[in-house]
Amino acid sequence: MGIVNVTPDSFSDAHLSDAVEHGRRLLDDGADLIDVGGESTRPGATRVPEHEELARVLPVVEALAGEVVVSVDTTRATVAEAAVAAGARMVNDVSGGLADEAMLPLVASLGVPYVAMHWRAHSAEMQSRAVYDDVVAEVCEELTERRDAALAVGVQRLVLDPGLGFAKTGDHNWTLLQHLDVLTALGHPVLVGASRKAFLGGLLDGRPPAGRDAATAAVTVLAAQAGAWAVRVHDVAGSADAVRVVARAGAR
Ligand code: PMM
Repeated sequence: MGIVNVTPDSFSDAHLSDAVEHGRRLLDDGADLIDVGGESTRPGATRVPEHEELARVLPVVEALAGEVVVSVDTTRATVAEAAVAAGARMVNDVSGGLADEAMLPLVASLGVPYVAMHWRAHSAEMQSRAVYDDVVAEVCEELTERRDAALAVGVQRLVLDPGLGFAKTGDHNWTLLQHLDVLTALGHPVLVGASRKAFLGGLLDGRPPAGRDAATAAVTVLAAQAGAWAVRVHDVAGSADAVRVVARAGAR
């Protein structure tokens, strides 16, 4: 899954054509789907108004949807609905339905696959919620609750995601990566989003995000070996190669 973040820090002035071109490049690099989002979820980030999120996301979804499977990265049911109307074929909700109670019933009515990520709070306060006795058990329990809530209202196709970096310290992320098999054992496809995240920078002596792609590809190897369904990455080429190596080596 290639990432297209239509945010001012990714594309200066959020230039539409740049974002669409970027999506096409990721497709050429081997992406099977493109995740389009308009709201930064970085720790400490403040929320983007709904009209602004719609204005960022919809034209890019529309432009790419004819060429590739597009998912929309949003916690808002209104944005998910408009994006699916514009051609998106999957909803990626970092809140697993917790941020907007209309989300799960909407996804059920649309009949599209749904990524439920482990989440505890919006970006402004999530790092204060990074407290666990047993991070693997608690993430699995809380994701199972979201899974049950989604199934109860009729969501049919579910992907689960441990939510690396969301209400988690670096150590929590590493522990979750070590135990991805516990997550895949829940019986749903698993998505892993480690790309360029701060815990990789921490490992690499504070290296900035652009220098974290090789480490991201190494996480892709771990994810593929643990049976993950997909990885959400900025640099598709490196991770596509990593997946091919794991497949050829026969680990999966
Ligand atoms: N991470 C970010 C945004 N969306 N969606 C899913 N399913 N999983 C993630 O880990 C995830 C996500 C934040 O990363 P970015 O700001 O680099 O896009």
